[in-house]
Amino acid sequence: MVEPDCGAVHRGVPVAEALADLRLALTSRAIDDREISMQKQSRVHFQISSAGHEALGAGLARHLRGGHDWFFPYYRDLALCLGIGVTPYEVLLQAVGSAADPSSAGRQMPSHWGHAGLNVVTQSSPTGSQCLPAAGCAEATAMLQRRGPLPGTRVGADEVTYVSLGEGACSEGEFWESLNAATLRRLPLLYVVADNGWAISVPASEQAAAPVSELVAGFPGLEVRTVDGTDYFAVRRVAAEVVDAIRAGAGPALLHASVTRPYSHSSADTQSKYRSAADLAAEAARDPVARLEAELVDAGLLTDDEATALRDAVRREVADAATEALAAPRPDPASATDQVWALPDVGPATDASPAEPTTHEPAVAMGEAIRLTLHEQLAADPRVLVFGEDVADAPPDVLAEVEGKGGVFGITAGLQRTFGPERCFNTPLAEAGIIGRGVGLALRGLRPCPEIQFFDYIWPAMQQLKSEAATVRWRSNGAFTCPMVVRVAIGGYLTGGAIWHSQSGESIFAHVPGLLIAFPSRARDAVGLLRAAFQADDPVLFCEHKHLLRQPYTADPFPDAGFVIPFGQGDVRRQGDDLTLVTWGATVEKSLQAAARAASHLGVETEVIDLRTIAPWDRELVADSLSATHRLLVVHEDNLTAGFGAEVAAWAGEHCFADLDAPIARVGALDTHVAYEPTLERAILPQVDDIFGAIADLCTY
Ligand SMILES: Cc1ncc(C[n+]2csc(CCOP(=O)(O)OP(=O)(O)O)c2C)c(N)n1
Ligand SMILES: [Mg+2]
Repeated sequence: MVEPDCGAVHRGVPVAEALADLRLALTSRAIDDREISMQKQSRVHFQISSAGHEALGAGLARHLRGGHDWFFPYYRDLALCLGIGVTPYEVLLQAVGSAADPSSAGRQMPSHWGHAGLNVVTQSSPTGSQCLPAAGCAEATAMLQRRGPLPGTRVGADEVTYVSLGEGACSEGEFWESLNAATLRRLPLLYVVADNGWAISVPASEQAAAPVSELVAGFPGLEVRTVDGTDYFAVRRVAAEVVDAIRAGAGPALLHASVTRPYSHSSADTQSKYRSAADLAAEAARDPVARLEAELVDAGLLTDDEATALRDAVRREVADAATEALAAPRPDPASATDQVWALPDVGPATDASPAEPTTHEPAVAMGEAIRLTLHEQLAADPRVLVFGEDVADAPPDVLAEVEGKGGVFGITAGLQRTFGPERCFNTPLAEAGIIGRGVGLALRGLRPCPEIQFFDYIWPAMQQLKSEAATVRWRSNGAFTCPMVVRVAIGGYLTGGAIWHSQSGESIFAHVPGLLIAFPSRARDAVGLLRAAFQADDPVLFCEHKHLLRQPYTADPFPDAGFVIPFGQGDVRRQGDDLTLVTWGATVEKSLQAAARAASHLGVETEVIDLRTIAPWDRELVADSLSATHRLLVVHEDNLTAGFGAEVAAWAGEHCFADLDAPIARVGALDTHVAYEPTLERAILPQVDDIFGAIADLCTY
């Protein structure tokens, strides 16, 4: 071995580091090769390589610190992950799907990084979606540095959040939403775009009108740099500069690195189908691992024999790690539903809920009760943050002279004034951004409470809710959690709300494992459930029915602090022994009116159950009631087909069949959209008459 003197430097890089990183790059390539051969033996089930990205990853890792900085790496970041401390054995545990795999215990595909000890945040598969949680993570850094660490959080003095993606993923809106947030708030966030020219079979020329480094040029305060990512030494120089600048408080940077993709996109792809032989040959000439090795040999820092010996040694090491990984345990099939969620532990004192809450407060309607509870929660827990569109009171310079907005329904009124703009703030008008940033804040131990202004506009955030927030716990096997209370104004009966201010749709979210859903119909339930939601370690969709916010019939005396309602506990709002009516939200009151009419007109006593939470829902309460009434009617505002009533009915049919004396009936909105004109709206949404009619039909069956 050529013995470099300890202080030797080549192109600004200590030779010892360059040699170690050649070893690392070779290890990364050897892991890819080993996984590919193991897949041919069916011992690995999928493979996606980092080949061509090694010099970039190894070079960047030198300037970042595992366990100090925060990482949202792309799937081609094997070399980076090895560089910050993930071991080849751990990588191969994931490839074989072992229960001992620290990233997901066999749940995720290979190269979906995650390592709690190294601050490598569990990664999902949707390309680009990682950018928003990464922005939220960087936002947590900035906020915690300003406010000082809060209970259950930690922050380093100069920590950086690293997020990477391909040039293809730069086409995703989430990338652009994150750039807006990062530059608006000058976040300590490093974007690395590893541009290998291809997104599966789509060339970069079909992806965007210009390279990403040109496209992002208009973002103020974004330091944009380009680098030949196949040149290890060039990467070292630029990485040192941009990372140092971010650590010093300069704000976000984007490094656009050109790399290669010598192997196909993944084991499911054959790139010779769409790439020419000449293209592949030209790319091979700039292979980053060969290039680093050649440069070290040419500089007299390594002999050819030593390079060969190094490659052999690395291959042996990787083979040994693979053998060890293959011997490691596979997941227990019984663990499949572990770590989907953990119900909030609301403590033994409230297990007996819903006993009547004790209170000395006057009655308030549901909207005001929620507002008061938010004040209470922000006062009690410094980690709670409220943000969204229009949630703040007013810009600080005019706050003293105006009343303040505090949300389009006034539910967040006074939060900014009382707790300051650090705790309650407006966001850009971007729902994916609101929820995605919330995910990043939650991952850092804060308690984000983002607001989605109208349920009708929740859809841009669907990916962040479904693929990010709701999967964090499961996909990391509990290594990470996402405690976040998403408040959303939902529902119709507004006489004029029309199609985009009237939507329900809780059933769509009930289909998402990992998401808790509350849907209260009265003030005290909203308080008790919101308190429970803030104790949850998982995302909660907290549905606030717009029509109910100010209705006098929702009013209750504001409950004392100890009143917390566990999720999954329904409430019998009216007792009866002739039929069971299960409902929630705005149809609770309508059902109570229909039940009263049925009693007086038909002599039928209807038991009305308000489920209060949709995920989980109180199956036991429904089953108990059916054992006495033998008839089931489910009523909801959402349209009938595949509404949540279908789930309640299916479950009852399966589990309570012996108790039933009649077919299960449902009342819901017509299978159409909600109209603007009031008579049309009335015809579409379920009314008291419809419910009364269904009760009459069911009890005469
Ligand atoms: C939102 C989303 N759409 C599609 C896919 C399928 N997919 C996986 S990787 C990929 C191409 C990504 O290209 P690029 O970002 O350039 O990264 P590269 O694979 O080239 O490193 C696609 C389309 C996905 N995972 N997520
Ligand atoms: Mg690409």
